Amino acid sequence: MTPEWFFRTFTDVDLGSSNGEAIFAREKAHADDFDANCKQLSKFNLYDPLALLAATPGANELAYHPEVLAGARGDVNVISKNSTKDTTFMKDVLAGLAIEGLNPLMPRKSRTQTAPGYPPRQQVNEADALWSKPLETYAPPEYTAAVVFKHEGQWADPPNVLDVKRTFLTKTLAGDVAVGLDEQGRPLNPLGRTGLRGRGLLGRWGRNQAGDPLLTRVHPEMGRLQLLVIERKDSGQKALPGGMVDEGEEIAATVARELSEETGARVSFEGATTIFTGVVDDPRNTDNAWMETTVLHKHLTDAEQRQTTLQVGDDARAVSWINVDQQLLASMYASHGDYVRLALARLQQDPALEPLVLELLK
Ligand code: RP5
Repeated sequence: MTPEWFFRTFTDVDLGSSNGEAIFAREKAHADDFDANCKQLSKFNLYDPLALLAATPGANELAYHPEVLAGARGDVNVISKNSTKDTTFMKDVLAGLAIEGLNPLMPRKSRTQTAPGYPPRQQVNEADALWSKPLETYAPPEYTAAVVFKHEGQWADPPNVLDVKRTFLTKTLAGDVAVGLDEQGRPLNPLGRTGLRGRGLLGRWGRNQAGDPLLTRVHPEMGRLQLLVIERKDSGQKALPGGMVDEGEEIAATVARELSEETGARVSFEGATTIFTGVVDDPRNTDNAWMETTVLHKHLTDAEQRQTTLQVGDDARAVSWINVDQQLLASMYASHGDYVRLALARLQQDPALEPLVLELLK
């Protein structure tokens, strides 16, 4: 990491221009620049698991919400000796570096995939995705499914966004924060441009809230770590048996209700561990409507799993306990594979389960 790399990564200044060179020279002249201080960063480096976790799509919002995420490009941050001692600041810097460095390798599903009936998206490079970056060529198609207009006043908002009487929010670990609006007052997806305007198949402008049950167990005879999955009717992909939060419903109640509707399993999620809360990288997402979820994890004991019987229902085509392996994690719907990885990291803390987790991640 040279000062030049750092500068290119965090600013939109064109280093090739004479102005750019002058700005770079000025920033580099600071006595306490990054290059001088990085030797002291013995406790933090790019392989810091926290930084890598933060670089995983979706997961960054679980670990913590790095401030550098929002409008990361802008002024150069001069890292002084004192700031290297500030753990929170350094975590944000390293997460920012990891996100910037690794993101182009992980195209988001909400920019590259669509759901049935959707028109093709305008192609958006990851580097152009943030709203803070002007993109003159951006003129995506507009699409809202007929079924959404048909259900106005039930699960869908009015077609005119100005008739919606609520503030548009997104969930972060720090709580709910307001999202940006476009010139027509439509909420803007916090993950950036998706190549499609309108609401697609999603009823609400802005966030559409879901809850997801993440149930794991050790198979009683085979001794393998397993996950409860459904096969979705829309895409045929393996997925967590989640669904939409009803008006005023507590998340633990949503998760238990959806689990029972889709899989027949009856499990209480009071006191379960929250694995993730925030925007889902869902192929239905658009610039103006997106999925958010809270994932609750429960690892069933032998006694609990013996009482759990399965029966497929609702949006699911099939339901089953399935061995967790890399192939499953890579092919699950939306960000669900990432959530399972986070649950595995949690299970790994238990000495009895650690060998099983290590085995399946080989
Ligand atoms: C995903 O969509 C969520 O994680 C949740 O699993 C699901 C909710 O939507 P439906 O299954 O109700 O369509 O983004």
